[in-house]
Amino acid sequence: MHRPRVQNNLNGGFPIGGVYSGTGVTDNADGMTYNFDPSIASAGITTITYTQNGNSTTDNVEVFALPIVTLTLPSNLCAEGNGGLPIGGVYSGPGVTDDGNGTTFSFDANTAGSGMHTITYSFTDTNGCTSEATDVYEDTEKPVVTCVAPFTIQLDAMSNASITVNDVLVSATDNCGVETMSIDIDTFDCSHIGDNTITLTVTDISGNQETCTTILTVEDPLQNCSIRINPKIYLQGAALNPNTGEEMLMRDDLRVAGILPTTSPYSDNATCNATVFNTTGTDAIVDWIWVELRDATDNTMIIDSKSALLQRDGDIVATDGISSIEFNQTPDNYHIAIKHRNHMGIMTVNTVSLSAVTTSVDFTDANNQITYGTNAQTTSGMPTDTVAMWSGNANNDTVVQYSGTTPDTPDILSTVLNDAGNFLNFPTYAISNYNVNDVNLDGNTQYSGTNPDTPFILQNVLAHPGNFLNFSTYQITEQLPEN
Ligand SMILES: [Ca+2]
Ligand SMILES: [Ca+2]
Ligand SMILES: [Ca+2]
Ligand SMILES: [Ca+2]
Repeated sequence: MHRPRVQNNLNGGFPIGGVYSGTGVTDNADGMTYNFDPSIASAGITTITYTQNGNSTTDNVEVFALPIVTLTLPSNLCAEGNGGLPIGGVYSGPGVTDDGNGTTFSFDANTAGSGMHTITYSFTDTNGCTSEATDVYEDTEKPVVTCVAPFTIQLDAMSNASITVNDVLVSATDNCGVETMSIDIDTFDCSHIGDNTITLTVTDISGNQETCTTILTVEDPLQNCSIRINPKIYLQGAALNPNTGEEMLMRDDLRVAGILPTTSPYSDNATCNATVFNTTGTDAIVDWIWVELRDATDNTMIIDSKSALLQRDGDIVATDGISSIEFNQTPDNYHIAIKHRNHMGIMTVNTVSLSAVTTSVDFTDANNQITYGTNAQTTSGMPTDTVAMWSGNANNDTVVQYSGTTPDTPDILSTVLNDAGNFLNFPTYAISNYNVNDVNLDGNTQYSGTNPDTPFILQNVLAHPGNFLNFSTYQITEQLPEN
């Protein structure tokens, strides 16, 4: 911006009372006083004429060009504030301070705050002519952040540990200044055992953010976080029609047929070594199973869960096929729930005190039933004094039903009819694979015919102690608190 200096009330003419004229001379509208505006006159020599009583005289004035002033702020004003030309001028605006010498200036983004700031540069030349220029500055530069390399922390006797920003931070710098630093996790317990990704977030005074991450490995040297359990259950499907001479053992037909997968069908997709399925006899593997630890006061809250393997004698073991199941949780009281892909899930009605020492939880004793709800398990077709998880939930909901509103049988029929090998769409076609519609876990899925799965569902519905009138439409409802 140019700021021409207008000279008011021209004088010097004599005798007074005359008229001034010339380029840049303006009448003040009173015919008596005159001004000279150098911005109208061009730079250089301008002649001003003074006329009085018909006589004229002239004089010359020199108009100097205004200084050309520019301001181009650097992209990083906080770090290298300048940009006004010619040098030697004065900066002003939000956050601008004189360094105390009148010649150098600093920009303080803390004072300016976030957002856009208009900075003015004013320069006065040796003729006393002043011009200004402005530019707009905004800090858009993110902080530069470095995190520490992966490190390890150990839980204390109370199974707790904590870290601060300084444990994660190597350095955090910013062109204008760092405002805040924070980490997303700072306290750790049994649930954090293993590797945890920690994110450090640094915010500059203008609100720009940058993050870095590191890996924190949480260890439990005192082994306060180990819970071990050995649940025991029977799956009714695998216990029906037992092998002769092995009446107390479930059948392991899936393993024998070589169709038992080494990857769990449940949500954690746990895997086991194929050699685990080489074991025969009482500890041979029947199927994958799902184990949940539930909160002592809110029995619908799942604290932890994992896939496990079921042995023929009912022991639920880890994926190595022999060990008890371990959870990285604080020793405490828990409910234990067991689920299977086509059987009704069950849960302990009472809490069980669990610790690093393996606790046996036997769901199979008909004379000491420990399950939540009513008729949560069945004795139908089972060995004496034994209860088993209800089979027949082929459609993976929370009821077993033969016919009616949500029956399981149509799923079996649909699976059979839609099988790629069933060219002629026989309902009697038998599929040999690992299938949720294989109600009796014999390795074959068949709707009707020589060895069908559907009659087991009807038998169960009719055998349920609550089905007084023997309706085929009766629903066996899964006895879990959320149902
Ligand atoms: Ca910045
Ligand atoms: Ca066993
Ligand atoms: Ca069902
Ligand atoms: Ca079957």
